[in-house]
Amino acid sequence: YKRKETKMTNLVLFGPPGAGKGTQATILKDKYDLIHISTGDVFRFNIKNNTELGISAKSFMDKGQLVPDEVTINMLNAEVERNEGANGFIFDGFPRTEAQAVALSAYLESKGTEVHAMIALEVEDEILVERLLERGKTSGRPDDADEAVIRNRISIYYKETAILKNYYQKQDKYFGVDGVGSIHEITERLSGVIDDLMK
Ligand code: B4P
Repeated sequence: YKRKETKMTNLVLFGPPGAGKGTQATILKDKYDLIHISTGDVFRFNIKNNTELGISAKSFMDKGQLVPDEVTINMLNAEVERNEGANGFIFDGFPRTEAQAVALSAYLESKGTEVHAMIALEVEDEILVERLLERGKTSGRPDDADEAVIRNRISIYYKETAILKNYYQKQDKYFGVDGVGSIHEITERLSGVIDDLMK
């Protein structure tokens, strides 16, 4: 695939719940001067502030279900709009469905840019459950507190989200990275992919 002539770099950080997307995006945004948009964080901020968006997202999130596409897509577009002029974006936790991926492509295209890569953190299920239960001890997140909800999130990932690998592979934009190791080791692996892309 031939990269469009654009100064922006837009990355999708991908992987199942607990794969370390949020952890790595927080490091990479500073390293590469990109805007980090975590749909989960934006929802949680809205829940905390009791906004209309928060109220509509909460019941889905608490059960480990996906928030409906329309709500999520509108929110994502607003976040991109709010950061107009950025060098690029790291999308963390978005897209999670094919409809979201299609909407993201269309939206970025309307801005004269595109998704340059989807980088996936590969981690096996039992490690995900372990990590999320561990985070649940201190995060106060209802969706981390209960093993059944965690397993539901992982199964929704396989049913609705994992197919996006194929969507980006067809465009030659998919890169898989081993997500097991120290946080620093994984940052190095991701940086290897990003440095190549930015050459
Ligand atoms: P998210 O907030 O995206 O939550 P996540 O998948 O659990 O997080 P992530 O993979 O970022 O894990 P993290 O780095 O924190 O989504 C929550 C909910 O929001 C969804 O279930 C859904 O309801 C809703 N939602 C969000 N986006 C949506 C969308 N697009 N459409 C519809 N609904 C949407 O890491 C997890 C833990 O592992 C942490 O405790 C971390 O410290 C630890 N960890 C990280 N790296 C590690 C390493 N290398 N070794 C050991 N531990 C590590």
